[in-house]
Amino acid sequence: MNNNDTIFALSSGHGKSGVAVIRISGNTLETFAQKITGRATVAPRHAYFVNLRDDAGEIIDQCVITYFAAPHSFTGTDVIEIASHGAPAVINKIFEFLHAHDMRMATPGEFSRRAFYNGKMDLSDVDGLAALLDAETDIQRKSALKSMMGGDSDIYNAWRNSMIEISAYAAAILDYEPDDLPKNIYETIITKTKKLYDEITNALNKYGAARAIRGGVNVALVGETNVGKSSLFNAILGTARAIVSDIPGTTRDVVSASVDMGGYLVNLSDTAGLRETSDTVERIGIDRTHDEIKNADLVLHVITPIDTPTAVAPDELLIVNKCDTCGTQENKNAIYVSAKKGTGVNDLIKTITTRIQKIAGNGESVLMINARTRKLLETAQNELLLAIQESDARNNTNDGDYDILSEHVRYAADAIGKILGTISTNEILDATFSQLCLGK
Ligand SMILES: Nc1nc2c(ncn2[C@@H]2O[C@H](COP(=O)(O)OP(=O)(O)O)[C@@H](O)[C@H]2O)c(=O)[nH]1
Ligand SMILES: [Mg+2]
Repeated sequence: MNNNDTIFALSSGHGKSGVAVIRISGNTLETFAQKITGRATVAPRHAYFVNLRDDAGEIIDQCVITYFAAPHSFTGTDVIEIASHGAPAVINKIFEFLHAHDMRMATPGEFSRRAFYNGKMDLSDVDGLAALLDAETDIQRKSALKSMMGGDSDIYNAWRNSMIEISAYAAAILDYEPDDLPKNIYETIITKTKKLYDEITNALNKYGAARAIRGGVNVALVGETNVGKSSLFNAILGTARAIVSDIPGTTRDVVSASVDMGGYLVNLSDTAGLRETSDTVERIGIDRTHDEIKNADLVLHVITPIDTPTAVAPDELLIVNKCDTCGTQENKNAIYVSAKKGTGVNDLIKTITTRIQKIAGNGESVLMINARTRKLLETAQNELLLAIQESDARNNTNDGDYDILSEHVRYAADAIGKILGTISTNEILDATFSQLCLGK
């Protein structure tokens, strides 16, 4: 499927804006570029300031038009970018004009799909692009950009090449006389397979970090009723989001907000206080609190100076709120704050940020694993393990088979090939490109 009929879409955001960018992709757009710029020749990658006219000669808008000649474009096809004023009326008029010239509206992700088919991006780059378009914080931007620019693809390609080499070596053992084989071929095969297995296992272990960067780190405020969780939630956000009152059991549902802490996206949630209750609705809220604790990467356990501190779990920070009501701050394991007065809140945010850094890393050393790539990485990991077991069986009892080992490593290479899209099915492609919006 490599049908480059002419498509267009609004590539900039929707709604009123200073400038809108409409992108057109097709096989031969030079003549159309000449027509709309009113020039006999159009140099690629030059910006032309033009009065864009419809077929009746009426001016639609003043635009800047750039022509990109294949293959030096985002999609690898000819591309024209029209930068018009960002008014809905202008954009609609340009769309009508393009329709009249036998062009059609692109489907979501269709530009990227073309870039993929034309060898401009592999699927791992497309995943990176989708993450970049979703990026809200600086760390998300950095990690997605690295992936989009081929950082992840380089790693996947190196793994895959190494697997193909191992598989070929193992197959050669069957085809050649032992004397004709390179020395140490058995050691080379097993050392390389084990190294790959370790590297993939290590990458999978960092899935939590990758997820935390992409989807945000889940932080939950938890504790008994009336300790000041909602007050602290509001103090951290800097706005009065959750209801604060001295009536125990005020917060019944989970209240969540997204907040940028030191470049990390944090999903902060305020929960119903933990206590015995006969109130059915409050009971449901408390069940939800338990779910939040399960999903949390970090729990902010809130108590007050009169409470006896409990042991602090590794994924927990112990916070003593209402420190304005006590004189001493003797608990070394706790962070003392007053949500009411604002005392210690900035230090608490700093401590949370440091903990988040430990959970999520800096985003630069982590493969941007998503649900799709995780499954395929697990397949590769499992096949490599089977290959290692085959080699062990051969060493121990002499009944392991290099043919089978070769097959397992080849399956592992196929799984990595699927991550990159070198081996692709329509199902994978649809799932990958549907993450993208119109105009990408
Ligand atoms: N003295 C003092 N009172 C506070 C502080 N934080 C919260 N409170 C009060 O404690 C009560 C319960 O607060 P709330 O945030 O609703 O607690 P939650 O039930 O844990 O969500 C309210 O009357 C708050 O005004 C604090 O730092 N100092
Ligand atoms: Mg509350």
